[in-house]
Amino acid sequence: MESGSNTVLPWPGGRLDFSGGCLVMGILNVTPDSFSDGGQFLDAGRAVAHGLEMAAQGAALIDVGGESTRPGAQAVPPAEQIRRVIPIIGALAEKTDIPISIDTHHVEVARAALTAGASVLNDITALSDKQMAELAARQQVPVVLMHMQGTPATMQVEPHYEDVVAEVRDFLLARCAQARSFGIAPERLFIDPGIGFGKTLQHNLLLLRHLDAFVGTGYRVLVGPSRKAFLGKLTGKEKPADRVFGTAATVALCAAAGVSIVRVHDVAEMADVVKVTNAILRQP
Ligand code: PMM
Repeated sequence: MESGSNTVLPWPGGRLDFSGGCLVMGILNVTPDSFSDGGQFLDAGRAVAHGLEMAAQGAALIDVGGESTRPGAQAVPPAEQIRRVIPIIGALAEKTDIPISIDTHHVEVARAALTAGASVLNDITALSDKQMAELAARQQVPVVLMHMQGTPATMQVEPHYEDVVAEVRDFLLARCAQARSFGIAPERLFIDPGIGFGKTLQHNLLLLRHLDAFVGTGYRVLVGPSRKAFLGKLTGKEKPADRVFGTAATVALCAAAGVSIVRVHDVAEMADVVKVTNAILRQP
């Protein structure tokens, strides 16, 4: 096992216990335009309160981001991301013990976030910037490596794969090898197939149907299906907030497949889904 037989992952500044099965990561987007919760948490006080609420509802970690990555979204300069997220990370780190991750692919933002109290890097470009890999190695923090075809501005134009599961898995394994060559320990690497990032409905379904291909690599797996457009296509629910039950189906499937972390908006609901699925699978 790349993630080690040990089910507890400690690192400087944090700790996660996977012995009970899948954990929930709560999403805190400090953006005016994220597809699901954009604009709700731009006010720092409300953002911090929502982070603490998710922690109380059962989130094992909180993912803070200052740049929307919805299809068609334009890039947000690092200085603006820093302005949005740093006060919130600082306040959350003071008020809660659960690990905070920073959702960014900019090394300046990542560095500032780690200084403010974050202790996990969530990089949707899977360490495409060498400096990000060096930072993660130096600070010994866990890193989420996500697959994306294209960029948020263009990714949904015409996604194409010969074999989506093999291509996404091979890409992530190559990025893990690269991360390890920088000195990042394998147990600190999480791989993420990047649901909705340059994928059609069929691609997303294939990736979710074959999660074993990712879990079988031995690296810990993180999946972020929450409220995404493919759920709207399947259920006819146009508003992301109405996709909670669709999300729940994917979360139960992830927990059953051995995924380590699900990244979700509806923490209270998904914490119950994960609790029940984990119990069915694990309790004697
Ligand atoms: N999805 C979004 C943003 N960041 N990070 C990871 N690791 N995996 C994801 O699937 C992912 C992500 C987009 O969703 P949001 O706008 O609701 O945050």
